[in-house]
Amino acid sequence: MLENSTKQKLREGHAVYGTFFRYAAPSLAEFVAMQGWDFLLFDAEHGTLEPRDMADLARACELHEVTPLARVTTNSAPVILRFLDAGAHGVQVPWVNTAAAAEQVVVSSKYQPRGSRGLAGSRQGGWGNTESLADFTARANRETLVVIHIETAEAAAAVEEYTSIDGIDVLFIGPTDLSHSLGHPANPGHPDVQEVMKRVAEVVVASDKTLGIFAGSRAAATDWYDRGARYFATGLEGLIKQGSQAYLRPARD
Ligand code: 3PY
Ligand code: MG
Repeated sequence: MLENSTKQKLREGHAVYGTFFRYAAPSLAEFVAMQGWDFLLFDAEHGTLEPRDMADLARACELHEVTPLARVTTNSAPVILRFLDAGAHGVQVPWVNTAAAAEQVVVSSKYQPRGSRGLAGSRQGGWGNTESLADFTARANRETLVVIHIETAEAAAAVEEYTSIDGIDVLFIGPTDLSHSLGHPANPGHPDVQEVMKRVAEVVVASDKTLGIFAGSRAAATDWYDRGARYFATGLEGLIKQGSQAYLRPARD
């Protein structure tokens, strides 16, 4: 049953925390889901996940009331449809650079009357076993989380327009791609990049959208919490690296 606890926590004003996860390994996803995350963000953009992987990854999360989300490869209606139908409770779409593209994400993710997502019985809707397909369309429109990346200079310039698009829940700063787009690859600390992120953050926080960001460390997450972000994604590899180094360094030094 599609019930999106992450979206509910955001509605109530709470911060939510998740980690990107790139592996077609449901048991590992289940283990990670047991660590207290609000959501796992299955990454088909910088990972190799396919819609066929999504169902078992979603099941692993649903066992532990953790929200399965999909970062899709690209802003394409059939791609978004297949990840949602297989069981993602929301989509995070990279490289959305214009208001028209952002509108298209919502149209692809929602059923009528807001959108034109393709309609059929699917795993996400319990294949029609738990409620009618008509009831499911209304539930899906309520529960599906829509997250849009702001990670290029063009997208940052369009942020005001994005904040007025009905159906977008989270505007998510991608610091790495943004740094690249602004001519300072992999240097999000550069003052030019910081300036753009500051402006984007201020516009989003003043709107009714949630500010999201990639935060690779607790310090970054705390800093961005203070700046109004409430949706935080980190990376599984970074967590493993930090844990491994904390274990090994004292032994090796
Ligand atoms: C980026 O930083 O570019 C992202 O996509 C988020 O990690
Ligand atoms: Mg990116």
